[in-house]
Amino acid sequence: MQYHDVKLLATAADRSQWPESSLPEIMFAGRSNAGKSTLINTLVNRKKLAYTGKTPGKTRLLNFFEIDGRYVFCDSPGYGYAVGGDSSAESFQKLIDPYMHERETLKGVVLVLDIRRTPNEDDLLMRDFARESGLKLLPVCMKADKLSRGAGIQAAAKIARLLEVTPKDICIVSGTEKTGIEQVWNQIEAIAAE
Ligand SMILES: Nc1nc2c(ncn2[C@@H]2O[C@H](COP(=O)(O)OP(=O)(O)OP(=O)(O)O)[C@@H](O)[C@H]2O)c(=O)[nH]1
Ligand SMILES: [Mg+2]
Repeated sequence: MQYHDVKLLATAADRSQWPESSLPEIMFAGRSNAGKSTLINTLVNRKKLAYTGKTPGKTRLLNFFEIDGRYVFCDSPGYGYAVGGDSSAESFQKLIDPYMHERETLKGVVLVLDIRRTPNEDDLLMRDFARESGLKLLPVCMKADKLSRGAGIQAAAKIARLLEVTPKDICIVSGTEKTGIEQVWNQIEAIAAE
């Protein structure tokens, strides 16, 4: 397993806290509990870099990590979850919208999905947003260890169809077994190299 140099650049509740960086940035987005933070930890081979947990809503702010002095990864809360008052969906919008529209270094969105679940309306909105903004979309199905290999391939093919991407563009990953990570890295490198 390759060693990765990682540092937390910032935890941001609003624009004034976004870190200054010119490195290509990749956002990790998706439903709460899909495995966004686990995917980041698995990619860089750290157990507790990004905060993870069993209950939805673990990640509440934008967390920026610089990786190997080459990229910035931005971990985000699940749709609808963010710090703020009782209107959680509203605080999520306030956190995410400006970031996605105005972050100049943002190059790609890793759309993190639970392989056992059908993409929902929010996943499709995230896909549309990436397309409209000219960002690369990288769908990753997490929790592949929860299905047999054959069932996983089938589930990923169905998710690909619903997202309207080709099945080979979907990565199938297990955070517990650390499988499928190489393909994700290849795609991240391709996005950053553009
Ligand atoms: N078995 C298995 N469990 C996983 C995998 N990825 C994530 N999990 C578990 O799923 C739960 C949620 O993972 P997180 O990484 O915190 O999910 P998240 O998308 O960051 O969630 P929020 O920050 O709450 O939006 C945790 O209990 C993880 O251990 C995986 O590939 N396999
Ligand atoms: Mg998280």
